[in-house]
Amino acid sequence: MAKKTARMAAGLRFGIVVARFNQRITGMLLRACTDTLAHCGVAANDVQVVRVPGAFEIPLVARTMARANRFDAVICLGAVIRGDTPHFDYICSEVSRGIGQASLETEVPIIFGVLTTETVAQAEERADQKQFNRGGAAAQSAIEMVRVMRTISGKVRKFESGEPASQSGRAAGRTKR
Ligand code: INI
Repeated sequence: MAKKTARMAAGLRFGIVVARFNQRITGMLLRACTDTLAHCGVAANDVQVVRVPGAFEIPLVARTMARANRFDAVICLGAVIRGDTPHFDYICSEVSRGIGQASLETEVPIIFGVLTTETVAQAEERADQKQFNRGGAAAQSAIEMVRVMRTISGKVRKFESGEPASQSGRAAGRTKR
């Protein structure tokens, strides 16, 4: 990987909300996500991971993190697997609606890295870094969305010049909400 690409996200700060339910799968998502952030130059100290019981609890914590003015983006990771439970439809609809609403309300990118599958095997292949790698994709989406938001708010030059992002944008706490 070229040096510029490897450092493209240096200085950015990310919150990660990860569900414990289906922990083996969500652990795979988390590992892939943090590996990708590190690969793109994000320091471990600039990543805060918060665990919640299940996917249903993700939106509240994601919204609270987004409102804290401490993160450039928040990444949500979970695995909702249909199995036999009628819970599936309720949880999927609440978590997707809640994450979308939180992002619109706070104007902070909140990334939907929640798997919704019929079977454990499908969830495994989506979480696997050598297959669909959805955890890594969530990290890349977060970085891209920080860039998009800075571009449309006129802050892209500081991001591209390598100035620590936390001193030039929302994560510095300059924007009150
Ligand atoms: N939570 C998940 O993250 N994935 C699931 O597949 C799941 N199922 O199948 O029930 C699940 N349930 C727990 C739910 O998210 C809440 O934690 C619980 O209902 C308490 O509010």
